[in-house]
Amino acid sequence: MTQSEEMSQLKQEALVDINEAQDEKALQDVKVKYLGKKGSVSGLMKHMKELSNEEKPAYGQKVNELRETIKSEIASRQEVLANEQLEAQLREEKIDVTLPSREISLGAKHPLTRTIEEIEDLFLGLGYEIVEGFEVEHDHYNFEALNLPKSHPARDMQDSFYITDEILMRTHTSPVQARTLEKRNGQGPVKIICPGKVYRRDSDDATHSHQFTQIEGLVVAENIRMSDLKGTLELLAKELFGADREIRLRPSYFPFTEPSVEVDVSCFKCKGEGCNVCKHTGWIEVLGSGMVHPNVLEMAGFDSEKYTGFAFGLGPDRIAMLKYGIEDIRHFYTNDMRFLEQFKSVEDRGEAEC
Ligand code: 2NL
Repeated sequence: MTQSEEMSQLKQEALVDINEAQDEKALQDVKVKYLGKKGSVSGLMKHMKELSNEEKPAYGQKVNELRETIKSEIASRQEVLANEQLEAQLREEKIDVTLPSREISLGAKHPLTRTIEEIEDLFLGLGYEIVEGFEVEHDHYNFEALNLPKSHPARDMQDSFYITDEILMRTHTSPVQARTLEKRNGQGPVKIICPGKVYRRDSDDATHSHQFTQIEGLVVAENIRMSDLKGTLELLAKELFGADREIRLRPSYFPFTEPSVEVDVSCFKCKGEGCNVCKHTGWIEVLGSGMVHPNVLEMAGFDSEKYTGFAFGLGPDRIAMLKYGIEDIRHFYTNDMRFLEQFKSVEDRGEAEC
């Protein structure tokens, strides 16, 4: 075989090998086989010594041309392979954006959260601040500062969860208000709403829970009168139970208010006719309130000659039971999904925008 035949045979073999390489790794092997230091093209140089000086340059040039041809064939094959690989990847990773999505299971707002937020929204609109505080309290803020002296029956060890002699789980959210008053250094006005969990040492049954919720409201400023209390609570009753509700105040007693009143709302079910919800009285008891006791103001550093105030406390558990017709308070705390799912609202389902 002449050198020229050998060269063209090598070229043919190289072209076949290049086109048969199915991936970049195989192509790399072909490159080494032909163009490497010990590759076939370099091997052609061994014929140099058989050539005359005149033939050498032309032969060398031919070998170089072959090297360049193979190099550029490899480069174009490399490009083809890279494109094929990209296309395969695109095919494989294609996402069908028209496929229906998996259903996302959304939760519902807890009925107590719902009730608390409804009340908070009303009072935020009236310029009140929402204040939260500690669930573990000092008996000073839970009792003493609220005009409940050591001898008071409500301080009985049997009724509260004591942690030490002086520390207990708060029995109402009033300590948040007592602390807030104290921080204001005798300067009104104070307009706050305090929601949160409270604890009483009770046996759980359909109407009692050792942990439940409370919202208290407090306004302290100059010239606050009982009529301010009445107007505010009337608004609250209408918000919670309907625009045509009325309220009724009955004398009562709380150590932290004087005078104190129990507040009834006209029955939202029978509109006063008498039914099972209002126990045939036409009225439902919903909250307790009164004018802040001067002792409470003075203990917090307010001048009770200058400042007066009103306060009220209500139980979101009882309100939600009435509103939604829930018969057992324990439903709020046992987290049965079948109960909770019934409170999915339009907003919770994400249908509001539709
Ligand atoms: C009820 C009665 C009430 C208050 C809470 C209060 C707080 C301060 C001063 C005066 Cl700092 N009063 N809170 C007043 C009256 C009644 O709750 O039956 N709650 C369920």
